[in-house]
This record gives sequence, C-alpha cells and structure tokens, in this order.
Amino acid sequence: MTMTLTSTASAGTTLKASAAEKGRYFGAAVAGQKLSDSTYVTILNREFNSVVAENDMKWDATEPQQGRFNYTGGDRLVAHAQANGQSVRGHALLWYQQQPGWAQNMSGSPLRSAMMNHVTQVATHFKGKIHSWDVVNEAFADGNSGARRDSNLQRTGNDWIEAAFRAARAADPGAKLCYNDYNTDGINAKSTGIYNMVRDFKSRGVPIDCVGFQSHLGTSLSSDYQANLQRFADLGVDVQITELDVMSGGNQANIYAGVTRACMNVSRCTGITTWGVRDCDSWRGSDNALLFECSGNKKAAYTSVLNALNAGPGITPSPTTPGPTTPGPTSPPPTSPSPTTPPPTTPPPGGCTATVSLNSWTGGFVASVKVTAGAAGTNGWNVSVTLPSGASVTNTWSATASGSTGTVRFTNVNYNGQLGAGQVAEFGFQGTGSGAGITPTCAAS
Ligand code: G2I
Repeated sequence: MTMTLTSTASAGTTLKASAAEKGRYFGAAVAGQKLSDSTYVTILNREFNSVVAENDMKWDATEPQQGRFNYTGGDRLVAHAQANGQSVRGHALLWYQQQPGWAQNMSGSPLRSAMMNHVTQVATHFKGKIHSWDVVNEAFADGNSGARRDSNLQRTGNDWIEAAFRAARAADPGAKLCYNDYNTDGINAKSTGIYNMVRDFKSRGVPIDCVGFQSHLGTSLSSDYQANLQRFADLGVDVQITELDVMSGGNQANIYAGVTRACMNVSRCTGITTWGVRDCDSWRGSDNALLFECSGNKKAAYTSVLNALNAGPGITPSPTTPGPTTPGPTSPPPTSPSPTTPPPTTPPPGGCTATVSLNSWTGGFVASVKVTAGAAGTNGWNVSVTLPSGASVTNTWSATASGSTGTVRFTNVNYNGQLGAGQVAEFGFQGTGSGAGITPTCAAS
C-alpha cells in the first residue's frame, strides 16, 4: 500500500483517536473470558480500534480434533469487534506451540496436508472479517544462527512457510498476510534471518504483505529498533508492532514512547498492538507490563504513548495507488530519458512549485513535499533538494530519488506525474542527520 505523509496538527485524547489521526490503528490482545468484565470492556472500546485473539484463534482452539473446527471464541471476538468499530487481526494460523495433541503427534506429508487444510479452513471461515493474519508465527530460532527453528512443521520441508502464505491468500484474498516473531527488536541474527526470507519471498512473488514485531520488551530498547523496522519496510512490506508489553520500572514509559515514535517514523508501520489491556490481564503477571492498572487507571506509560502518537507524522493510506512505497532496483520507465541525461533547464510554461514540511527529531527527519502544478499542468515533474552536509536520504515514497546526499532529485512515479493545472501530488522521504532549512525546487516536464 502506498502511503502519503500528512502534516495534520492534532491531539487526540484516546489511543485509538490519536493513532487514527495519523493513519494507524492501536490494538489490544483480547482474552475471550474478559469480555464479560465491564472495566476491561470499557477500556477496550474507549481506547482500541483493533483486536486480536490472545488464544481463541490458535490451532488448538480452532481445530481441537482433526477436521472438527470450533470457531466459538473467534466468532465471539469478531462480533465484538464489528459491534464496536474495531478491525481484527488473526493470530495465528501456524505456530509450533499450541498445536492440538493430534497434530503434535503427526509428521511428514500427513502433517503437511493437515497444516494446509487448517490454513485453508480457518482463513475461509473468517474470510472478509480479518484485516491481517499472522499466517506463520515464530518460525525462526533464537540466538546467532539466523536459521529456522526446528519443529514438526519445519520438518515437513523448508517450503512450509511459503505454502502456508499461498494457501492463506487463496482462501482470503482480502486479508493482509503477515509473518510474526519475537526477539526481533533490532538488527540481529534472528531478525536478519527473517529479513532474508522476506526479501526472498518478495523476489519470488510469494504473497507476503507484512511483518509483525512482537516486542515483548525488558528494561531497554535497542538503538536500532526503528532502523530494523525501516529495513523491512524498504523490502515493500508493511510492518506492525504486534504484541507490545514492557517490563515495569523506571524505564517503562520511555520504552513505550520509543517504540511508538519508531513506528510513527516509519511510514509503513501501520499499527501497534499491546498484548492485553491491563497489567492484571497480561501473560507477564508481576511484570506489570501494560498501559493500564487493574483498576482501569492510566499509567505513565499510557501518557507517553499518547503523546508520542500525537507528536508523530501521519500517513494517509492510498489503497487505489498501486505499487510499493520503496522503489526497487528497477529500470526507468521506457519513455523517460536515460538517467544520466539532465532535466530540461527551462521549465515549460506554468511549471510547478513545491513546498516541504519537516518532522525532525535528534538524528533524523521525515520530509513531506507537496508539488503543485502551474497553469499548464504537468506530464511529469522532478523536485531537487540540497541537503545539509551529513544528511542523507534513507527512504522515499511516491517518488524516485536519485542520489542520497548533497543535491537529491526526486522524480514522479508513474501514477502521480500527470497533474492538471493547480493539482497537487504529495511525496515524502526520510533522512538521517538534519533536514533543517531544505528548500525544494520544482521542474515540470
Ligand atoms: O507467550 C506470549 C505470546 C508470544 N507470542 C505468541 C502469543 O500467542 C503468545 O501469547 C501467549 C498468551 O498470552 C498466553 O495466554 O500464548 C500462550 C500460549 O498459547 C498463552 O498461554 C496459554 C496457556 O499456555 C494455556 O495453558 C492456557 O489454557 O493460555 C491459555 C488460556 O489461558
């Protein structure tokens, strides 16, 4: 999905309103039995616009006996979500844990068939109701290998993951299909193993749309947390924070804020989910790892997340616009001149103008650029920007960048070059260093 940066000044007063103002969702994992707890449900519906079943859509819950499906818990959550304007994340079609006993005892091709049947049946049952599926959960090993985790699923053959994604796409073409894992909170061997898999999938056309970063965190946040999200986004997938919870203590609010800022700074980071609602709902028990006290009171971490959402740059998903936000290493379109040919020096009558709005933080920035066509309209446009020394462009959306330091030229992509008189196109880029004072120059063709 292509995103356009927006620069709305806003200050929502709930997590869901603040996230929505920035084109994102804010979600919570829901335990079915808590839906009868009124304190819990009040917070859930006031603050969250996305839900995921903490356990009710797992394999042991949905197919307790082979071929006998039970959707009671999953259907109850979907009904709750639909009644309260929440989207649903599906979790998880295949996982080495929480398998029903009958599957744990299987192997080889009978297991492979059972896996694919499970994916197909469950994704078909919930077809049209799931925003994003965790198709495969936790398939990579911890530690330094960067390799797949051993499991009965893995032993059916290394292609089990792509087979699962293909089966899920066939069953519910409207759902985004994600890979989800933990201990991926920075650039490390495990996240790099997953990165290589996603890159391979994208290059071979395996249908993967998103990567979930669970983010069960301790007392510190890796300094390359955002960079890790960004490198996945640059592969042409959306990213989400899918199971966020953080050890309590002095740093909790800061870590929550850091994760939220990282997501806001990555235009393809489309949402954040906390793994539960209140501390006493959490699988982490005495870690007090969530945003609300058991009483329902908001914690300091809640305020830090809300402020970070309100401060972040926004994205406007443009579902009608084709193509990934990050240009791949593709050749230029057939009609354009060779990339070494300079643009015409004299703009045609009317030309174009460009304005930039910057969202900066220490060490980086996001620039949102608005191109407005002059009286003659445009067939194409390019915008040149000279960056301060030390700054460089790391990611661009809705335009193609040539160069990354010094004077960088951004050219329209195929769907936003032709503008009528006065019409506007928007593109953006992210950079490291400072973007202070940059002045865009627009040329039309
Ligand atoms: O372990 C934390 C999460 C890691 N990523 C995948 C998530 O799916 C996982 O969630 C946890 C749930 O929060 C727990 O609630 O997954 C556990 C295993 O599925 C869940 O624990 C299970 C217990 O193991 C079962 O004994 C219990 O019946 O919760 C079930 C329902 O309370």
